[in-house]
Amino acid sequence: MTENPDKFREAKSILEAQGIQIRQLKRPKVEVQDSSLEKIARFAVKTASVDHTGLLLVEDSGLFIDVLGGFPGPFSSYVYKTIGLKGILSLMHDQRKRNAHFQTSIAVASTNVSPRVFTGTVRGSVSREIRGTAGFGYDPIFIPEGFRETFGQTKAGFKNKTSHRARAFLKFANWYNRSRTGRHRVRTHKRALK
Ligand code: ITT
Repeated sequence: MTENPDKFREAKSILEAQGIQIRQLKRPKVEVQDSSLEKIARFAVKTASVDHTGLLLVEDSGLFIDVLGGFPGPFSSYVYKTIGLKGILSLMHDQRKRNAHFQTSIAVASTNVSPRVFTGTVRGSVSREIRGTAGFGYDPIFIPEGFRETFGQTKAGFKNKTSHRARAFLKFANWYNRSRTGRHRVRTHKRALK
C-alpha cells in the first residue's frame, strides 16, 4: 500500500528474492496521526482489509534523528516535501551528534488474517551534506552504521541487503513463507489519501 514507486520497487525486489510476488492495489488508505509507525500502518491495514479476502500489506517508513527528538519520524513524508534534505541539514548544521535511524513498519491483514506488524530498523548518521543520487527520499543524507557513504552513494543492491526495509520485509517473508498454506497473493494498496 503505497504511492511511492521507489518504496514499491525496493519491496518488490526484496520479496521476489524470497519467492513472493506483490502488486499494487489502487484503493484509498486511511492514515491516523500517531508517533508510532506501527500504529499508523496497523490502523491503515485494518481499515482496508475489512472487505478484502486477499492479504493486504501497508508499509510506513521514517527517518528518526536522535538529537531532534526523533524528528521527522512519522512526519518524514511532509518534512521531505516541505523543508527537504537542505532543511534537515540546516536544522543540524551545528550538531556534532548526528545519530539517526530509519524505520519501516509493515502491517498485513485480510478478512481472515488479523493485523500483524513487522518492523525493521537501520542505525546510522546524518551526513553533513547531500551526497549521491542513488535511492530516494532521505538516502543522500543517511550514512548506515559501519560505512562512510550515504545510501545515495551506494551501488544498487547494497541498500536492499542492509536497509530497514529489507529487515522488515524479510521478517514478513519468513512469517509468510512459514504460514502459507493457501496460495494467497499479497497485494499492496496505492495510497490515495495523504
Ligand atoms: P506512501 O505513504 O504512499 O507509502 P510515502 O513516500 O509518503 O509514500 P512514507 O510515509 O513511508 O512513504 O515515507 C516517509 C518519507 O520517508 C518519504 O519522504 C520517503 O521518501 C522517505 N523514505 C521512506 N523510505 C525511505 C528510504 O528507504 N530511504 C530514504 N527515504 C525514505
